[in-house]
Amino acid sequence: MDPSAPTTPARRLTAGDNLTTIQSHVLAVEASHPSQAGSLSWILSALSLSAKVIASKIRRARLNDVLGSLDSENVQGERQEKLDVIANETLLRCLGERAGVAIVASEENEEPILLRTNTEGERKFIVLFDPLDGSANLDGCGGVGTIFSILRHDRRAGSPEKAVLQPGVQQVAAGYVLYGPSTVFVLTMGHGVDMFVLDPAIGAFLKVEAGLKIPRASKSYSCNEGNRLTFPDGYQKYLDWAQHNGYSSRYAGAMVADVHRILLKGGVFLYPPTKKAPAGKLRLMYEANPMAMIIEQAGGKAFAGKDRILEIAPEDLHQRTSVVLGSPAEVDQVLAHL
Ligand code: AHM
Ligand code: MG
Repeated sequence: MDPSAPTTPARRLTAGDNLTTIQSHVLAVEASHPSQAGSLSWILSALSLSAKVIASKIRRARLNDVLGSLDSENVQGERQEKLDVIANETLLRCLGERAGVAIVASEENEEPILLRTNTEGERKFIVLFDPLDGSANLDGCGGVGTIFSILRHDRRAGSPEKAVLQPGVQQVAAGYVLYGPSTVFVLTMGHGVDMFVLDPAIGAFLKVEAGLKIPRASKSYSCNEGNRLTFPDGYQKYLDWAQHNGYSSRYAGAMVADVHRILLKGGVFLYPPTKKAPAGKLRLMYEANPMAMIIEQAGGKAFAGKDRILEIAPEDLHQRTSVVLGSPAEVDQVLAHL
């Protein structure tokens, strides 16, 4: 068997099938899983609207003079690009209008924002997001993305700060948008992974893959090897092993672009602890958790060291984690060296 073959082939849709938008897809999933019915379809429509707005701003960024950094820093002490702020405001505005959203939390805002509380028996959600992941790529016209995670809101949690602190296994949906040569929206609602592409001619995301499965194995790893000398020993041993065994290295510097390639073509993405970022660089709640849910739903694996990412109990909205995720056989190879 070809190891790079998907664990089960995805159903590739043809142009004739190509009439399912994100909204109609979400309504169909909710209809076949009534326990999920609620306002998720309105939330996904806000996310798809945000994605279209952000995609158009990115496409015109050089023309509209919105490339480059601001003088400000975000809550992580990182320099903000102008488009980080524009993307954040777009998501906050679109999600803020949806009655089903109780709390939003962003990489760019220190605290979660309480929009409204639910009355008893009412179902509302928390949406966490990284508005523009990999934004350092923007000036070079490289791929960037939006990552989001949706959790149920439990009004008994006490405060928005406590309500958001749920492990990734409790996500009801997660996804990302890749702003590349096409604008691609990848979504899971816990019943597999589907992929949509923005058709700019009609302004809608159309389903192009249903039930995506990650290839079981592929000799490719993705990490910032500039940090290699400060990785813990196990990761360095894994890289030695991979390089002696004919692996390729691919790194876009934007997690969304790297994970998307791995989802389609296989391989493993690594962001180990480093001297500069001893707990890892990537954020658990709005980067690692949503990507881990997508990868697991596609038949892959996602770990932080020896721990399954989705089972980590978060202590802080902006907490960082190391990440190893991708094809199951490739993640196993990394873990065997740790
Ligand atoms: P960001 O959310 O501030 O853009 O940072 C996250 C990004 C990821 O997209 C990417 O995988 C990583 O940081 C790249 O970091 P490095 O430049 O250290 O390799
Ligand atoms: Mg990010």
